[in-house]
Amino acid sequence: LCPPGVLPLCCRRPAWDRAARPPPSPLQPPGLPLAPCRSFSNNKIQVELDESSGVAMMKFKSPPVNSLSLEFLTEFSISLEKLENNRACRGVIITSAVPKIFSSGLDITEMCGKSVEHYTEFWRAVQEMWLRLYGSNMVTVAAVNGSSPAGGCLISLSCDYRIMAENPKFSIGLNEAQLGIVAPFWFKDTFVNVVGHRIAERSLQLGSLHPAPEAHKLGLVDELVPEEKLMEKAAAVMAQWLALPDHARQLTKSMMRKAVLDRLVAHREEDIQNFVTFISKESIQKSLRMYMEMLKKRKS
Ligand code: CO8
Repeated sequence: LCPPGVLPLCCRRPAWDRAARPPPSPLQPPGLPLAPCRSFSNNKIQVELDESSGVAMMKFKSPPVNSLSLEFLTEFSISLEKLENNRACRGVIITSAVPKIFSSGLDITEMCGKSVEHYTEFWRAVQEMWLRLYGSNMVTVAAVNGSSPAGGCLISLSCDYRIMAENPKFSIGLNEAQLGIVAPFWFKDTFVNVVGHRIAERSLQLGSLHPAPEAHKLGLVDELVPEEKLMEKAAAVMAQWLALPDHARQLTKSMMRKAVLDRLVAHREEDIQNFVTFISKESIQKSLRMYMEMLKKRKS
């Protein structure tokens, strides 16, 4: 059973258990190898844990655009779970190994022309990813080094802190409305918790993708830095957050996020049903096909 105040999905390693660990050693300067280092690499995500600082680096490496396929989402959730269960890990920096793209969001091909069973499995994996990330006990910092639409934006929004490369060609936002689909309530809740109701409402209705400087003005990202300074800044922010005792920070995080997490946990099956019914509609399938065609045309 989870103790009171501890996030629902992360009770494998309770807050008080982690608080007893020694304070973090400062992060090494950028460019130097982190040691001692444990790494595990799957097909689509590479993870390196620096046990001396307690910080893991998670890099998306699924070209061309780090789209969130079922396989990607499964790897992501498993990687997060491994880190969460590792007593040596206290924080994770999430970034991309694919130039110019953080993540293109949910893999649209997973939502087109597939069976009800597939949609069910896929949506459960999307939920699982968000529950683990938003409910993580670890400090989570997104180093957004490329475009980050829809599901990519959700990943950033679910972190504790977002730093973006200050390239105006990189954009971020929940653009679902542009695809003729609707961001689920927990995408919306996560967005509202970061930028507030008014900005979220306008941005969601218009399906806006905000260039990095605008995203910063709206509070969608916390900081902009030159691309070459991004990892250095992420490491500095992480060190700042890890300077606090884990238990106080974790309980505070839980207090801020628990209601939103609980809402999905309580309505998980209903949410899957809604998704499957919605995505199976011929009109929605047509919108998604047209959007994919538009992407291909834009390319040629
Ligand atoms: N899914 C699948 N394939 C994709 C996706 C994606 N999300 N994004 C891009 N691709 C494909 C392209 O079709 C293209 O394929 P191909 O090489 O076969 O032609 C390839 O990836 C490369 O794409 P681009 O040439 O467009 O690459 P660029 O570097 O020029 O641009 C971008 C990269 C900016 C990421 C651009 O591809 C883009 O804007 N993609 C669309 C992003 C998007 O709108 N994602 C929304 C996904 S929906 C979602 O995440 C939440 C859904 C919530 C569910 C609601 C329930 C009802």
